[in-house]
Order: sequence, then C-alpha cells, then structure tokens
Amino acid sequence: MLPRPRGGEGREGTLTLRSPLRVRCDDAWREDLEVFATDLAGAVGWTVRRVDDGEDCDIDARRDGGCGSEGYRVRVGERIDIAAGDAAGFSYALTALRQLGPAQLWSRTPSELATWTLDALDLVDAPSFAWRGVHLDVARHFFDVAAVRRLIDLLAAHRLNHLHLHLNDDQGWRVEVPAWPGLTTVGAWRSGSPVGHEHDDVRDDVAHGGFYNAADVAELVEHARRRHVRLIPEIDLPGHAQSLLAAYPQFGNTGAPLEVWTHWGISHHVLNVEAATLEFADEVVRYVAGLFPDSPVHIGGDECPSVQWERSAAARDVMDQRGFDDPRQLQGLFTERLTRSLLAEGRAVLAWDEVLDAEVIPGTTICAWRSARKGVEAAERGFDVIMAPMQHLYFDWLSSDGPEEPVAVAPWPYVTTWEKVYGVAVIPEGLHPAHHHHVRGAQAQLWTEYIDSVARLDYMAFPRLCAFSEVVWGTGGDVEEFRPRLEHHLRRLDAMGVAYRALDPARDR
Ligand code: TNX
Repeated sequence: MLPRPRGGEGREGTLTLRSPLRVRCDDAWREDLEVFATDLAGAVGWTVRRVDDGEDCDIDARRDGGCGSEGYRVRVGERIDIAAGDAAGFSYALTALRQLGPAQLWSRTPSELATWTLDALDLVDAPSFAWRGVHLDVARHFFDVAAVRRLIDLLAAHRLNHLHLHLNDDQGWRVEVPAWPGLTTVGAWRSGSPVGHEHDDVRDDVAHGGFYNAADVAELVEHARRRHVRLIPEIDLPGHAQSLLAAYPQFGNTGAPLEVWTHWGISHHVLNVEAATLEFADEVVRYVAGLFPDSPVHIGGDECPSVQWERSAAARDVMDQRGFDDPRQLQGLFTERLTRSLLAEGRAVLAWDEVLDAEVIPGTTICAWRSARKGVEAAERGFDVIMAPMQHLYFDWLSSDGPEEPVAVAPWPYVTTWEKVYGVAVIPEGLHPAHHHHVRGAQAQLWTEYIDSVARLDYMAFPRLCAFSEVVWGTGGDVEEFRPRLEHHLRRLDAMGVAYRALDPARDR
C-alpha cells in the first residue's frame, strides 16, 4: 500500500467480494460512498448498494471519534469493518481497500472483474500532518478544468489533501474578474513562449493562454470537495505582475505599455504603491477568494524586485511618508493590506517566505520555499509553516542526472530524485520540539515554465509525488522497503493512465 498505513497485520483467511457490494454507512458519508461507487463502476462495472441496519452487508462502516481526524481502521474478516473519525477517514479507508485489490480497480476504462479476494487483516491508520499539499502553476502554462480535475483525483488517490493553484504570473492571468475584464481579455494571453531553456533566448510565436471563469472554479471546488481536497487560490502580488500590467498599465511604475511576458524569470515590472493600486489589489484578491469559499488564501509575495520603486518619485514619497529607509519595505504595504482584509473576512492567509523580510501580521501561514531554514525561522517567530523547500520539493527540478531528462528549470547539479524526496524530513532539522506544532505539513511544487502538457506534468510529478505522499502522511521509512511497494504502485498509475517517469530508465532501456 502507498502511502504506507501506520499499523497493520495480516491474519489467517481470505474474503471474496463480488458485485453488487452491499455497504452500510453513516448517512453523512453517503457522498463518499457515491464517489467510491462511481470509481468502481468506471473501473470494473461493479454496483455498490447502500443498505440499512439489519440487512446483510459486505462493508460495515461506523463512526469512531477515537480514529482521529482523517483516521480510519479496517478489519477484513468474514466481512469488512471500517471505523472512521470523519468522512475523510471513511474515504481513505475505501482508498486503502482498493489498494488491497488488483490494480484494475484503479482503471479509468472498464474491464471485467468477477471476484475480488482480499487477505484477512487489520489496519490502523491516520496522518501525521494535516497539510499534505501540491502546488500547480497554471500561469506559466495553462491547465484546463479537465487536467486539474484529473490531478485532483490523483492527489486523492495518494491521500494528499490540498491543491494550491498559482493563478497569475508575469506570463499569464488565469481567473476571470468581471469588474476588471482586461485581466483575462488581455492578461490571459501571450504571443509566444521560450523554446528550450530561457537562457538559450529562443522564442516561438505560438499564442498561449486560457483562464477559468467563475463556473469553472465552482466545478473544480466541488470536484475537489468531494475528494477531500481543498483548493488554495494564490494571487501573486506585487511582483510577478506583468500580465496584470499588460492589461492595466496605470497600476505600474512607468505607465509604458507592456505585453504579457514571453520570457521565464522575474520581471522588473511590479505594481506601484499608490492608494488606488492597493485598493485594486484588495478588490481583486477578495473577489478571487470569494470563488473559493472555504479555502485559505495565498497572497504570493515572492521575488518582488524593487528597482522600479527606487527610481519612482511617487514610491519615494510614500517611503518618506511612512519613514521607510529601504524600498523593499514597500512590499509590506501590500502584504499588510491584503492580510488584514482577508483575516477580517475570516479567511486564513498564506504567503511565501519573503514576507518574513518585513513585518508579518500574526496569523499568516508561511510557505517556506527558499530553504528548510526559512521554515525554522518562521516557526521560531511563532508562525505556522508549510514546508516547501525547493531543494527537495520543487518538482520542476531534474528527476536525475541522466542524459534523458527533459530541459528543466535549473541545470545539473540541481537534481531531485524520487529517492531524495523520500528522504525529506517534514519537521525541519534544527527546529526545537517546542515549535514543532507550527509545522502544519508540506507541499510539493509544480512550477510549469518547463511543463507544457499533461504528459510532461505526469513525468515531473510521478513517481516523486508517490514518495512525497508517504513522507507527508508520516509513515516514510527505509527507501529499500519503499521501492517494491512503489514498483507495485506503478501498476495502479498505469491503470489510471499516468505517464510517470520510469524508476530507473537506464535499466529499463
Ligand atoms: C521560484 S518559488 C519562484 C517561481 C519559479 C520557480 C522555479 C517562488 C515562490 N517563486 O516563480 O517558477 O522558482 O523553480
């Protein structure tokens, strides 16, 4: 099984299941049973019937607060008994059961399965970390609703429960805001993209773009909710804002017309610091947040160059008024404004670790990306933290040092093998135990400058995400014990149609 359950042992005997499966469960878990039934029908054509107390059943699921949040127990004997702390735990128990069957149960194209035989066993499971996240950059390359739905399904199959969507960057704006239509009529489209590595300085002239409207977002939010995945919207400001400025140059520092950027990297075109711009940013972020009603909101904050502020008389005036001595402090005006208005609306707020360089409002959760050290710093300063260190969890880095790897963001020696991912410690080294409770979990990043298709996304994400899922579930151990389970798990990925990277391409050639 993968991720490995916390505890379990086999017993004598087997149980054979056949369609229709009769399941008794709490009324509140009806939806999870529906999702299971749909998946099973799609894979092997089986029927799942919900039965009432008193009737015979194949699976009997009961609520048990003792299992904890997202936790479950499974006992396979003369029938299957499930105990779960909540709906997520129930759905994870069903995922575990499917992993105990043939890989065919994960297929997206139906095939025949007459019977499903399980060995008798007991499982006890619950995660160590509540935030088991994946980040997808839909700005550099747009991924449509179908691609994101599919990724959500793959996350759920690995018991990952947060999908952070990076919705804007210099190269594209991906969510429609009716009050500011230019964000998508202009900002969602660029005239070309780099070919090969950005350093080669070659560009195609193929238009690229796309965006989600409110109905698309609602569809994704609902799809994710049914699979216990929470979507986290990110609007990245005041840097990484060139696509916004292409639409509305009045919010920039130079007033000059701009295009949606056709380079990868960090554009120097950032928002200006006038009151109207802060007002605009606040309005847009609150609108986008409203499309994701139950989600924490990420306000970006990474890599904001200050050269334009240094050269701007208006920005210098603001610095004088505020008594700032470093233009980088101007970024704090955005962080503070957006954080306060989101917190006032009862939203949790996340930001990249650069915000630690200015004053941070209590309650902000820090995504530590520059290094694990940044996670230590955030936790020691009393902030909750999501560990996303690029050295281990940037899946746009090379998967190996082999010659067959496709061009990636950083050149050799920046290599992140799945074995290295499996070795990640979620709690960063050097963090005093008194601060461990600040570490909410970890997140794997899929930045997409060099990921321009679903097939490439699969290749970069898998099998590294399989290794990550076990680490962040909290049951990772010895990589030699993990490898055969991973090999077996690849059959499930095959069934799901995932174009993963081979574990050892040199050997498999
Ligand atoms: C850094 S991480 C970035 C992204 C790039 C990524 C490439 C972060 C918050 N900013 O803009 O896509 O590196 O690995």
